[in-house]
Amino acid sequence: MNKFKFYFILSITTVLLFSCSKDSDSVEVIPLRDYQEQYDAEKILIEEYLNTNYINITEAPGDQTDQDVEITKVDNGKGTIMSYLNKTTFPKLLQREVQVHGITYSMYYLMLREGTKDSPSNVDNVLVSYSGSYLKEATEGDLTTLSTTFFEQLKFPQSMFSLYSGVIRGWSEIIPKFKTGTAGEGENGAVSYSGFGAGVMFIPSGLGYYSQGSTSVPSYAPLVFSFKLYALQRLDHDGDGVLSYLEDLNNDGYVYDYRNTSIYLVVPDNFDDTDKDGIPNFLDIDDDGDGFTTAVEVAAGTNYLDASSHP
Ligand SMILES: [Ca+2]
Ligand SMILES: [Ca+2]
Ligand SMILES: [Ca+2]
Ligand SMILES: [Ca+2]
Repeated sequence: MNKFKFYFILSITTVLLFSCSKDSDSVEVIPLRDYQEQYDAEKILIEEYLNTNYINITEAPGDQTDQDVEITKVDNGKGTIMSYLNKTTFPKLLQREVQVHGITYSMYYLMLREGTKDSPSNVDNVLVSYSGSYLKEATEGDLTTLSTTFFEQLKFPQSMFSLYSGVIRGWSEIIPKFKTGTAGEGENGAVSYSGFGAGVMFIPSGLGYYSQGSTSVPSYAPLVFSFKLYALQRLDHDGDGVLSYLEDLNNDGYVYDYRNTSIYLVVPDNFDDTDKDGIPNFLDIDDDGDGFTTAVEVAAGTNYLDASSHP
């Protein structure tokens, strides 16, 4: 999963990209683009893509190709992807707001179907197959065209990967909106999944690779990923005996570590931090801050979320 290595953007003001100019003694310094301006520009591209493409969905229950998608330029009579916006039936195009870098991203995602079993939290591990492309605008004379370039796919995932540390931010925001399927026995003893969640996400580069790009993605490229969520694995990040998804107090499927001030320029109220010490419950070994670790309290049967209750 090298290509999905999570990276930290240190800060708008301090991160600079260096590139050597022809004169080897001088170094050209390219400042990181402004997040809001870049997002505004990419939002136009993404919406143009949604307005000019339609989607074909393979319906083949039990087959590996089930919920495969093909996205192509709109023909006469075909509904655009945008035409699914806020539909009450599937497929439906939805949006998720993400507040990072001091701005609000509103990320589009198309839900082909939700899935039938469990939703991962944004810090669990998942088994996902996917196919990824990036969008690029090319200008030739007066003509500007939007092109799509395929760069990577994984059809038969063999292992879980972490939504917490192994993927770009867009993934950890959208995958939890879906549910896993049911595992059954396929051919030759292989595991086959049915009823899994499937969708397509449209990620602005600020929630992708931004200025860095990756080996196969240029910098500042919005990404389009189709995916299928087969299975999940619950994790206990602080090892306190309470699984991290159960340390999501407001039960919205997401827990965040707002101490990372390079991403969170404004620190929102953290609903998932019982003792309000800034350490979210999923990383806090003493959730209620009473001096007794959660593990000790679980063993003693006291309320580990109530400081007045302890061994
Ligand atoms: Ca939460
Ligand atoms: Ca805490
Ligand atoms: Ca904890
Ligand atoms: Ca405690």
